[in-house]
Amino acid sequence: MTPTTRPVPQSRHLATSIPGPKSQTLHSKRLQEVTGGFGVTLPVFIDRAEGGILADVDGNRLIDFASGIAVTSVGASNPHVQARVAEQLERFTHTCFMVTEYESFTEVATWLNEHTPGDFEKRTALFSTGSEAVENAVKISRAATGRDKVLVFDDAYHGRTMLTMAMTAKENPYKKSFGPFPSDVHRAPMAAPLRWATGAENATAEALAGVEQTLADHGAENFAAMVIEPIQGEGGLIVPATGFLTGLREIATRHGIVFVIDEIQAGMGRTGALFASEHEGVVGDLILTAKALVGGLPLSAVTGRAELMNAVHTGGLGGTYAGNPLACAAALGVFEAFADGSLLANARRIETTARAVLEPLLAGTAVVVDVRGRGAMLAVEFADQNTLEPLPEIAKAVAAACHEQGVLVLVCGTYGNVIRLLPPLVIGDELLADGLQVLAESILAADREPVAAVVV
Ligand code: PLZ
Repeated sequence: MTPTTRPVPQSRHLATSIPGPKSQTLHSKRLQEVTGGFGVTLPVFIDRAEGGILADVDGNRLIDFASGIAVTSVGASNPHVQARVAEQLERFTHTCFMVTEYESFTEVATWLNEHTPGDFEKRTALFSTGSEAVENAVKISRAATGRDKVLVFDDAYHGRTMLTMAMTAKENPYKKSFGPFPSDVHRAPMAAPLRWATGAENATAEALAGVEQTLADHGAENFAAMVIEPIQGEGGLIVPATGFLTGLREIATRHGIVFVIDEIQAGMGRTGALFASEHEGVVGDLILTAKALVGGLPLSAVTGRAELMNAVHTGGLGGTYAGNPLACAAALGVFEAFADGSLLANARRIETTARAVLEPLLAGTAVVVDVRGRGAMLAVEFADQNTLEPLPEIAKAVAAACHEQGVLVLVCGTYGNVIRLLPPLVIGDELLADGLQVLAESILAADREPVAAVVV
């Protein structure tokens, strides 16, 4: 496709303070018109986005370490996605797949059936949002098992709809004042290594025992589904202790519970493998994708064992926009972008570069207690190094310092004390190095007891 606009220079540039005057004016207008129920990480209005850069209306160029929360992994104006969507836009924008069909829906399903882990016959259902994929995985699991209950984990995030709010752990902002929630959702321990009371080495065995206990308390035979993120995103970018996911797989199989892997944030190349569950060789009965599946258009998927996916009565699944043709076209563009494996290699390269800059801060500051993650899904956790008392004020100060200097980072975690890095996989080396340098310097500046010996 011939680009109609000039490329966005891949360098950080501050033309004004952040947010600039135009963004400030637009933000005050927004406050007059848009519900106050939406928060915002950084009140900057974007004009163009490409590669690792978000260009704002004031002429600033920010380094993007957020990818719109792990969505624009292939870049926010990827040529494969643009070409496919433009071509589809000319033909038609919508028919509703439940009214008349189009081939791209099947093509997206074929790709997911082929590329998701699991050497068994699969089927795929497409929807629009991640929350919808989670809801539908529960519907399918209930229809297939004839059981009601759903097992989820501490610090989980699965969405903002009624059922997915019940499945999400964090109260504020997600659940506060929105109850009552659907019942039959039970929460079990997550093998989170850093804060496991008896030490990280015991996390897997003790958490699995806790899972068995939760199942026993409510009757394991009543559970339709067990839903887990292979790496927790919103909950604090928690990588489960080794063996936890495989242990859950074994427990689910033993009790006839559908094992659902929520790869909505961690999947589609983010961790350096197409799916994060591949790192531990774990295979879900159902796997959920959204976000980076489409590079920015709304599309989500439930993919899994044919006998489960077909257990639902005809007409039981759907939605007006489920598998919208523009979104399916975008997904096919994303698959093209992933075809040569270079984006997965980029994710692994991003991890190596970032760890080299961030890991020295563990010994070099009094506030960094963990640098963790896989591929381009990385985090720095701030807490008192002796007591592990969370330090959300440090995370907030570091994020504010990064934002001021034109580096967009996200704060996450149950305690709000984790800075999360989710750069587009297409970010260039120089941009990555520049953004990491700003982050490391901001952390050193926020450190309560700076150690002069650390050179970044
Ligand atoms: N499952 C693992 O990460 C969405 C939420 C941002 P939707 N995460 C970003 C916010 O504050 O709303 C997410 C996820 C996992 C499910 C979802 C839900 O996906 O597309 O936002 O519905």
